[in-house]
Amino acid sequence: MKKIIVTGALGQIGSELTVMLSELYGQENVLATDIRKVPNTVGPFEVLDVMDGKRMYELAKNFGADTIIHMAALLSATAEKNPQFAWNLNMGGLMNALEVARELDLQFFTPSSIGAFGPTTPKDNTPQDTLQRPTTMYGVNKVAGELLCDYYFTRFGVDTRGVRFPGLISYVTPPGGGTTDYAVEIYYKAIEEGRYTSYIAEGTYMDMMYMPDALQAIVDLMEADGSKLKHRNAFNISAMSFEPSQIAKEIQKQIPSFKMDYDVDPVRQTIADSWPNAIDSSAAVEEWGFKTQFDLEKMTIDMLDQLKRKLN
Ligand code: AKB
Repeated sequence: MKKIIVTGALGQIGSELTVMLSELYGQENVLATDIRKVPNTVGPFEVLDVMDGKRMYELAKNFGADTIIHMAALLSATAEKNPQFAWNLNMGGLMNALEVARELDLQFFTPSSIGAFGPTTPKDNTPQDTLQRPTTMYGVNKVAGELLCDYYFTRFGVDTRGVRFPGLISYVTPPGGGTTDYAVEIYYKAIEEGRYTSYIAEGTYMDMMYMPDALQAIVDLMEADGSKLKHRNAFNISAMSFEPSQIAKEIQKQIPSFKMDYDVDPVRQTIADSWPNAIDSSAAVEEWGFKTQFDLEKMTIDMLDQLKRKLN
């Protein structure tokens, strides 16, 4: 039976992941932590600033954790607003979590991102192992993080694992400060206002995934036989690649009056332009059986259905 401590548990991924892990392993075996507390959290919860390595260590030790899932981080667009702070939080938090894993011999997961690629990376069918020269602070953090996780495995034998997430789409907790957030906002605005102004330009392809597939990928990778993993950290994973007008067309199948226009944000557009169009997930498929259930059509039907219930 696993005993898991999760950082960033109130974030976009963390909030749903803790629910799923509690269902799988028992609520008493999942300790959710975040920098703030919200009322009505269900199950064990502790306030934790990931910059405080000593408290992270004590919480993990007292809980008897055998696994740490480190989610707390700033996303790409927020990181560009304050790059120095992003470096400190993203790298400091990761280093603290890796140290806790090393000291307490915990299994370790942290996500990388398609943001770990840059303008010189091959844009289509982006290979697992390829050129990574990102031009954002977030990307620099992600590449450094991938290397650091590999280092902790080879140097200290910590069982580190990770994936490169694409943009994640969910109706539960909104993302904050990402470049791919338009693909979530569009569904909310479709229901609330029947229209959406996209800050990403038509024709800009990015990889995406529906949250249930992302959560399942974390569990599947953590449960996988470690001896079969050649990459361990930073597996490319994607469920679909689309550009804004394609998601708009999919929404129009459900809401024919839906309208979209564009007001491109230069900062987020530059970030999006530096990322791949579509990455190759075959290493994840081969090494631990990565699979997805949702394509753009199926996800759109579910998102609109769920959001209608939530917002009406
Ligand atoms: C972002 O847009 O920053 C994230 C990501 C792709 O890592 N959603």
